[in-house]
Amino acid sequence: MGTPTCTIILPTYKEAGNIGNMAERLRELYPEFYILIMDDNSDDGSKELIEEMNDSMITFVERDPADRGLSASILQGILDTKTDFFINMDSDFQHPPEAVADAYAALKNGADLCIGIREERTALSFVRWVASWGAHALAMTTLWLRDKKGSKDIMSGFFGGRTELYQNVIREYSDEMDHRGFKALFDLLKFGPSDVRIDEVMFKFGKREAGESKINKNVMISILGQCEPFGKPLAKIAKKFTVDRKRT
Ligand SMILES: Nc1nc2c(ncn2[C@@H]2O[C@H](COP(=O)(O)OP(=O)(O)OP(=O)(O)O)[C@@H](O)[C@H]2O)c(=O)[nH]1
Ligand SMILES: [Mg+2]
Repeated sequence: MGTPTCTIILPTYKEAGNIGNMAERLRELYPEFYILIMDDNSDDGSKELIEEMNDSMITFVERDPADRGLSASILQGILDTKTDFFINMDSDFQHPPEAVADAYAALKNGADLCIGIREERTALSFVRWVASWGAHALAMTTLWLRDKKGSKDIMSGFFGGRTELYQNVIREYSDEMDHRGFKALFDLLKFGPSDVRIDEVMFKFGKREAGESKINKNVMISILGQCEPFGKPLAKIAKKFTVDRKRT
């Protein structure tokens, strides 16, 4: 085996029901890729499951509890990547492991960024579907105002990129990025160069296999805060009217 050229980043929070199967499946399909699990101190046996695999291609990172956040985990995962390319995906099987091959092919073929486009969003409830399209429209406007390239699915959590390019973007704009939110890709598009080559690959968006969703109203509001020109004040107002009891 030559030197690995790709790292699959798996952000996780309380995914003990999925993470073992996910890591095994990815190892079967992509024996030459590193796997970087960015875990926010799940304390549900995830760490032990991965330790039992005793696999040198898998790194389990226990993140700083003071820095909890999905985007924070993804951004740190990109900064920790030591291969030419990274591919980020959810750990609950909503992003099919088989789709990694298409994203990797696009990156090898010269794309700076490859975005997984959710083909069928039937896994989303009607409210989530409407919110998702509303957020997409606001995000497209933001990117257009900044003269940046958009995508059919800015809110996708399945994307890969050229590591060096996006490490530089994160280092330069980290303070302006939304580390607590769910939409790291939006920030990479927003703060990345205007002339990047973006490829898109379609994939069938599934239902989570086990465990519970971590998304909540605060996450939706944080997306609003990432949008311009009025996102930040609108997000502040929305927060005042919302009390979310689900986030743990
Ligand atoms: N490290 C880290 N990972 C997280 C956090 N919140 C969610 N995740 C992971 O991010 C991925 C997406 O989270 P989900 O809760 O599935 O969110 P979602 O897919 O938008 O929502 P559903 O469609 O309801 O599943 C999963 O792999 C989660 O384990 C967090 O605070 N920290
Ligand atoms: Mg999910």
